[in-house]
Amino acid sequence: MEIERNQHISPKEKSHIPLVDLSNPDENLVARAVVKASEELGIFQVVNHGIPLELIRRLKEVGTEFFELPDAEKEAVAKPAESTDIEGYVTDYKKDGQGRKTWADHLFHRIWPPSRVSYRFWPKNSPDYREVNEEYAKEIKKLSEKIMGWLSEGLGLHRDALKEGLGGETMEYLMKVIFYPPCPKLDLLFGAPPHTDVNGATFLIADKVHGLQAFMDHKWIDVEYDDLGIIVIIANQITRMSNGRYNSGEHRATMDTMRTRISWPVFAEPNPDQVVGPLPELLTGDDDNAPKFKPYVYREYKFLKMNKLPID
Ligand SMILES: O=C(O)CCC(=O)C(=O)O
Ligand SMILES: [Fe+2]
Repeated sequence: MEIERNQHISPKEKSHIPLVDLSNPDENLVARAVVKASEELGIFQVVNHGIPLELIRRLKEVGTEFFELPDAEKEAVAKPAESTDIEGYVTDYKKDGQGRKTWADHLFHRIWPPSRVSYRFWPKNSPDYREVNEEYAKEIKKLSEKIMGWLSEGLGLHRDALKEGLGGETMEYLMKVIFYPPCPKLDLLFGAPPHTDVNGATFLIADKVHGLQAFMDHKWIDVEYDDLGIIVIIANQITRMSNGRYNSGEHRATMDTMRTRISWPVFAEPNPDQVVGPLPELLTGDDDNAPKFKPYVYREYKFLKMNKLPID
């Protein structure tokens, strides 16, 4: 299994992750499809999601424009050397413990709640960057709450259960714009190594150069997606709150030999002080419902995971 997990060549097989059409008038059917995809692969795509396609197009445009700026302008929003937070522009080239290299530049900044937004990390160029990202923040929050609502009901709980478990209105949304340069030697570099996301749920869009892969049926597959759809990745905190019912989708990103790839994941997560663990309503006493995970202050969980320290 490990060999397959570390397999580095581009998979030959393409496979479709579950696709859920949110415009289907039968909401029960939509909710069931979202629940099933979250229990199984933990990665699915939603289309007709209600986010204006023109807004998605503009979001991609302003993000792409940022990476075309001269280095000095990008450095104006750089992550400060002394910062312990994630916000800012970073050029990242590193080796992991197994000698694999990753290389990607990124821009990271909170987009919600307004009280946690630092505009100093938002590019001034393009001039539309702020307006477009503020609009997208509202839309992605709405979509996230709709999906978490279905997932809460899928656990037999009230609609807001997962959102409340993540801190309700103190939940944070973080935009990451990732720029993967072309890489002629794919056997040496990963865009993003295999992982599950540490946050609650991730909502990802990407440009026409595909490169996201999911670990499905014991092998890596290229994720095929609609450029205007949104890929939803169930992440660790929803898995923990659901006591393991929902699966954190394992994924990684490859690069293209010739072309630059850009992706825009938004990470929905608890605020750093929120304690997150299996929702008490799910722990009803019999053995099957014993807690499978320890509750953690989110800041601590993140620290342990980032530093590969034991968690449960
Ligand atoms: O670029 C992608 O498609 C995936 C990025 C990713 O998995 C991450 O930043 O957590
Ligand atoms: Fe990820």
